[in-house]
Amino acid sequence: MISLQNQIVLITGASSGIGTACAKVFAGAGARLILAARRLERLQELADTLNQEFGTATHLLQLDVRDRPAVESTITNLPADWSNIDILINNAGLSRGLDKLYEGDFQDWEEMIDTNIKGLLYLSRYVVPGMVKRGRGHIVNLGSIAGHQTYPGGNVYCATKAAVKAISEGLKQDLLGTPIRVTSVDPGMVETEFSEVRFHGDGERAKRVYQGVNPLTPDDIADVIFFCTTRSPHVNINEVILMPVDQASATLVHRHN
Ligand code: NDP
Ligand code: 8X3
Repeated sequence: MISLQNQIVLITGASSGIGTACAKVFAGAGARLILAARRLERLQELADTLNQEFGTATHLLQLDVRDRPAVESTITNLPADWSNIDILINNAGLSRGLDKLYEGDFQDWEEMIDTNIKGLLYLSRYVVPGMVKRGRGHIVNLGSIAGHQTYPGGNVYCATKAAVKAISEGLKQDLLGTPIRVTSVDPGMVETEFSEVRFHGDGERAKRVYQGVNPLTPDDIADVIFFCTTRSPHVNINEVILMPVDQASATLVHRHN
């Protein structure tokens, strides 16, 4: 197992769910954290907690990953002592709606494609060259079982996660010959704000997604990401698919009531 002490970890989507859980796990291991999201106040709260609990050094970025010029200027203008990113966790992402494709909402489509595919590409494009130059680094992309199995109403969200799968594979191939590692972590059902965002703030509908199920927690995913990033430097974990015991596929879920 390699040490994460003083390594610089950039986590997108750190203001909620899996991203917040990753921040806690990596802080506990002594990493220095660059936390990115649009909701700066949430990042500030998280940074304060991590500083109190672990004495973690943090650098906060209020960033919309869809905004390419903003991603470029933010990454290229990082303070010198924050610029040598060791681990990039491309976690920011969302689903919007569960409509039939032929009834889909154009804005929902744009938001998913721009965030889940283009945002992930922008971060990778601006961060990875530094890793190659320094001869060290690890990129972890949050895919999903939705990238492996399409389900009714999942259409465009599933397409974005299938794209993440292809991008992770492509990046691994393009980095062959360097020591840089690439991992895709592809969960099933994790209870976060994901469903509330999918249903545009309809909390009751979001709650029903997890009703009677013992879902994965954000900590479960952070734990897997931590495992992947702490293997010996010659080991690359390419892809991890994980689901709750109560789930067997995107559409097969066992409910206890
Ligand atoms: P949450 O809704 O809890 O968190 C999503 C995070 O993404 C937030 O921090 C949000 O921050 C950030 N984000 C969204 N859009 C943008 C943007 N344009 N720019 C910057 N940050 C953005 O969901 P999860 O933690 O569940 O999701 C994290 C990742 O895991 C996503 O990629 C999701 O697709 C994936 N995933 C989730 C699963 C689940 O069942 N929950 C299963 C499989 C994969 P802010 O709004 O402050 O910008
Ligand atoms: C999130 C899991 O099954 O809701 O990516 O698409 S699912």
